[in-house]
Amino acid sequence: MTTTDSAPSATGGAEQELQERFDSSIAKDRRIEPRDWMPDGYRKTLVRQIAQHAHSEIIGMQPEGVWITRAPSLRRKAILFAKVQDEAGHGLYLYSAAETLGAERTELTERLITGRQKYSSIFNYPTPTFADVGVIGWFVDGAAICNQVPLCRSSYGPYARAMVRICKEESFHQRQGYELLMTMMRGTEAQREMVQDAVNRWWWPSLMMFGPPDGDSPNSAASMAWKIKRHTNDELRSRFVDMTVPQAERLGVTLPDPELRWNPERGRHDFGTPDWSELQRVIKGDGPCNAERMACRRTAHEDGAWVREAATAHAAKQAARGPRGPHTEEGTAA
Ligand code: BYC
Repeated sequence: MTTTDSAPSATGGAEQELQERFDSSIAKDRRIEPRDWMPDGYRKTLVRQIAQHAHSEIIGMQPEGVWITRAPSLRRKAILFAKVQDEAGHGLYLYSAAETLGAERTELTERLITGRQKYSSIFNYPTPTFADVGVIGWFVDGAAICNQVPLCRSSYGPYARAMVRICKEESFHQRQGYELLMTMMRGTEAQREMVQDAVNRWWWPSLMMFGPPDGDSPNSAASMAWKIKRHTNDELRSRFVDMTVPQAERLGVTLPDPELRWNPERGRHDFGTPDWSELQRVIKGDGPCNAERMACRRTAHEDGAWVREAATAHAAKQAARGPRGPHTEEGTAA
């Protein structure tokens, strides 16, 4: 597929030229920037993916956030606080990247809370024990690294640049999760069982996080042709498995897949098939925690209305005052 095949065909000489310039930039691995012409389909695909990504970061604060007040030590509380706060920051960079495409954050949030836009399936699973915090760091942030490091080379400049910082932070997130689990595994039998139980519950949902299998991924072909996505869902899922198996051995836990084994011919692991009907159910809103996550997000949005009103009123007041120099007669900023 060429980039032109997947985009609406440009009409007229001028537009044809713009389309050709865009195609040539993509072919030469040049970044597309907000000021550049881009096909409608490219813009829409980016807004869809970046918005879903931003929503995932914000909703993704919930499963671990509930453990902040119950963390078992001050050190764990400080680490968890920093991590959850980072996720908020990721959401904000991503909403800013979407704004460069003309998609207002207010509108995107509205689409999320009215169920017209998605967020990652993975955040619809419960976190009943503190081991879940460790496993989210290890699996979910580990999966995020596999998926997002290639996005640092995504063709759209603002998205790719946001990813660089996000990936650095995800790397800290993954390590804190693994270190937490290592500590629990050196603890009591009950703690080891808690870790294994969390591993059993999160393994398959983590594999599903990469999206449907390639044959059922309607967006992949265009996204890959546009170099928004650099690898298919199955390729990234497989990389994640290869990366995680030796870590599981070192930790002393069993990954809950009887079909998981090294395939020397392929030089990769073979593994079982996730329950794709479960992924579809969760995406459609029928996962274990979808209703709870959305209710919490809506409440946060309503509770934050006064902050948005105050910020808007403040901005209007500043604008009405007109441009000011840095100093007043008294020599201080007003
Ligand atoms: N969950 O054609 P496909 C984090 C949808 S947060 C829900 O393969 P695409 C973190 C898909 O949207 C990071 N929906 O789509 C935060 C599409 O529906 P629409 C989350 C899913 O876009 C806090 C349809 O299924 N990561 O790291 O080519 C704490 C068909 O799929 C899912 C990102 O957002 C899913 N799992 O590929 C800890 C990464 N999978 O839109 C950690 C950026 C698929 O056509 N996103 N769908 O109605 C991507 O890389 C891609 O969008 C995906 C899907 C690989 C997820």
